[in-house]
Formats: sequence, C-alpha cells, structure tokens
Amino acid sequence: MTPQQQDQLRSAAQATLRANDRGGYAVPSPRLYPFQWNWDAAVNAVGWQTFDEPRAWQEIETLLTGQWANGLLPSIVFHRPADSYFPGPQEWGCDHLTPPTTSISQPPLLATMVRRMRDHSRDPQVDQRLRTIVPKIVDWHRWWYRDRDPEQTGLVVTYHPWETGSDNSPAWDEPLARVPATPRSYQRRDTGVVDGSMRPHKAEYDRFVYLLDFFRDCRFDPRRIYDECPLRIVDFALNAILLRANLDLAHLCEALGLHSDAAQLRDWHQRGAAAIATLWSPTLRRHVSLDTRSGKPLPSRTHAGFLAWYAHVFTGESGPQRQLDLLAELDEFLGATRHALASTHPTDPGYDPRRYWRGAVWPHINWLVAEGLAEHGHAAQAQRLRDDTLALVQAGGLFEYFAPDTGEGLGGPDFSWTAAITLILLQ
Ligand code: 9YW
Repeated sequence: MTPQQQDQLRSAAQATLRANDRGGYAVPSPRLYPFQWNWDAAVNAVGWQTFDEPRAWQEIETLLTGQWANGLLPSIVFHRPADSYFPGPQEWGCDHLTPPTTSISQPPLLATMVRRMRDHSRDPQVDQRLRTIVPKIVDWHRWWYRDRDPEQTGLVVTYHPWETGSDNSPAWDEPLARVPATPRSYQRRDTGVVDGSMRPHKAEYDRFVYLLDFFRDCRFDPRRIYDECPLRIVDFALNAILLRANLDLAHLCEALGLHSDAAQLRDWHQRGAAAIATLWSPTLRRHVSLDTRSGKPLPSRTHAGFLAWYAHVFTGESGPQRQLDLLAELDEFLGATRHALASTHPTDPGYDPRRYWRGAVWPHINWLVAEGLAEHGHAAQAQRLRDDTLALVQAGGLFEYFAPDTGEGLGGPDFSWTAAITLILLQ
C-alpha cells in the first residue's frame, strides 16, 4: 500500500467511527447493530485513541454505565431505543434498568485494551480516570469467577453463543442442538438489514431466544442458571481472553497501588493457565472448548485455538512442543484459504465461508492472534495476519467480516471495529 493509500484508508476509518458516534459510544454498524456492544467498545476505544484520546476514554466510561451492581458488564447497553434490532431490552427482561442492557456478558477484552491505552496515553492525568475505571473492571472479573466458576475450576462457563461473541461457530452446534427451540413466535430484524445467507439460521435463533427467556424466567439467579441452563460451555477463546485480561488488569492495579486486587488477578491467571492446559488436544494440536453438560470436548476446527499465544498460557514443560504443534496447525490455516484467518477451517464439516462465524475472516481476531504471535517471537506469521487484514479492508471496504476465498466484504457495512482495527494496524 502506498503512503497515499494509507492516508485515504485512515481517513475513511476515522470518518466511519465519527459517523457511528451516537454521543459517547459508537454503534457497531448503523442499522444492523444500533446500540453499544461490550467487546466492540473495547476495540473501538483503542481505535479512537489513534486520533482522539478523550473520545476513547469516553467510549469506555459510557460502556461502564451499563454495569450491574453484581459486577456483570453486559454484552449490549441499549442507551437509546431503536427498532432495527431484535431482541431488545424488553425481551431480555432488563428494560427496567437504567440504561437497559442484556443479561449476559461478552469476551472480557476491556482490561487488555485499557492497559494498552494507558501505555499509549498522552494524557498526564490518565491515572485519575483509571482510578474510577479499573475497580469497575476488577468487579467484572470478580463476577466471572464468582458467578461463572462457582466450583472454582479456574475456568469460567458461558450460557449463550452470543456471550462467546462467535454466535454460530460450528463449535456450538452440538450443545446448541440440545437446547429446546423456543415455542413462541418472534420477528428477527437482522435478515431485513443484511442478506440472510450471511447470518445464523432460524434453528439457531430459536435456541438463542429460548435461552434468553430462560435467564429471565430464572430471574437471573446465578446458582439456578448454573445448575439448570441447558447450554453450559467452557469457551476456550473467552477463557483465553479473560486470562490475558487478568494479567493486564493486575498490571494496572499495581500501577494504581491496588496490590491485593493485583495479587488476586495473578492468582486467577495462574490457576486458569493450569486448568486451561487440560483443554489441549494432542491429536488436534490445539486447545478445544468443553461442553460441561455432556463432559465432551468440542473439537470443531476453528480459529479459537490460536488465541493461546495471546493468553500467555504456554507455561511449563509442555509449552515449547505445544507451540510448535500450534504453529503447524496455523500453517494449515494460512495455506487453506486465499485470505487469512478463516474462522473455521475448510475441512471442517461446519465450514461456510460467507456465514458469519462459520468461516469468514474477522479483523479483530486477526489482530489479537497477531499480537500474541508477535509477543512470542513469531513475527512472520504475525505480519502475514496484519497484511492480510489491511489488504482485505482496502479491497473490500470497512465491512464486518470477509470471505476467506474471494475477499468479499460481508455482513454489516461501515463497521466500527473494522475501522478501529484498520487505524491500529496503520499506526
Ligand atoms: C448480536 C456487534 C456484535 C459482536 C458479536 C457478533 C455480533 C450479534 O455482533 O453479535 O446480535 O449480538 O457475533 O461478536 O460483538 O458487532
């Protein structure tokens, strides 16, 4: 890319974030997702920081207004009503809250993004802001371990594919099939905004809706949901993101003098890293997620395993060999499609290059995997992922995700976190 092309792309990405700004928060994509999403906001903040640092912190502070008293930081904060999205706050049974939210969370990227923002900050008063922000993120991590790991295994469970952020990944097919379909009728909005062939199937939505009704009917009682929810999985990707976030949050706590919180966070990381090692599959050469209802591993060949570097869990004697195995698996992913990184490998029976998390390339995942690779000295692979991401965006536009075979931009247009990742990679 020439410097002039880079400038053009940077301007387009900045303009997209500005256009998606609804006053303190950016919607992921104007019509498809008209509210503030949790892990999108974390990525978007880092994107904002490349050209407007005060706005970057505002993105996070606005997200935190949706935090529940028990620490949960919800997946969506419905700051203002909009009718182009289903399910809204009433469906979740959370319309009485100010602001209304969902009742589930999303991958906890926030602490890692906040640490990065502090490292890059030009604001001499930044720690003043962090004194309010950091304890709230600690409360969120405490919520994960209290409500989502009541048996203290070191790993947290999730109850909804939306909570994993990778909604229709083939990894969830089997556990989701055991969830009853909702008996009630409902009206999807997403397929009125983008082509239905790029979205989850109705059978999946029927179960997504069943689950959110279930949480509401349980009155969000954590013990009851843990005991009775028909879907209960240990998502490797979410746990990898949480483990990494524990380390970054511990660093932030130390910087602010919150030493006992820091010690707790390092303990969670250590116990989690030991527990996550048991999810390694020597035959598949990667970690896999676990269905804690059936006790069975979920072996779908997805990109999730490549977050192991980012999570810093290759500790102990097995670490070096496991890294070599995972690099071999990564080579197979890189060689399998024209554009990396396919979210599902083409040999997986669930592969579908255009249908969302069943094959499409996701810019933010590329970036996270690249960060982890670079931190472990695998510079060439990291660069390949960064180059592929920028090439896709340049040729295909600032879309939500991209076809790994043709490079076509798919899903929602003018997508905020795609813009943010573009800005980060062009930095
Ligand atoms: C939904 C906003 C969100 C992302 C998720 C992605 C999708 C659908 O869009 O969720 O209805 O919440 O799967 O990861 O945060 O971009």
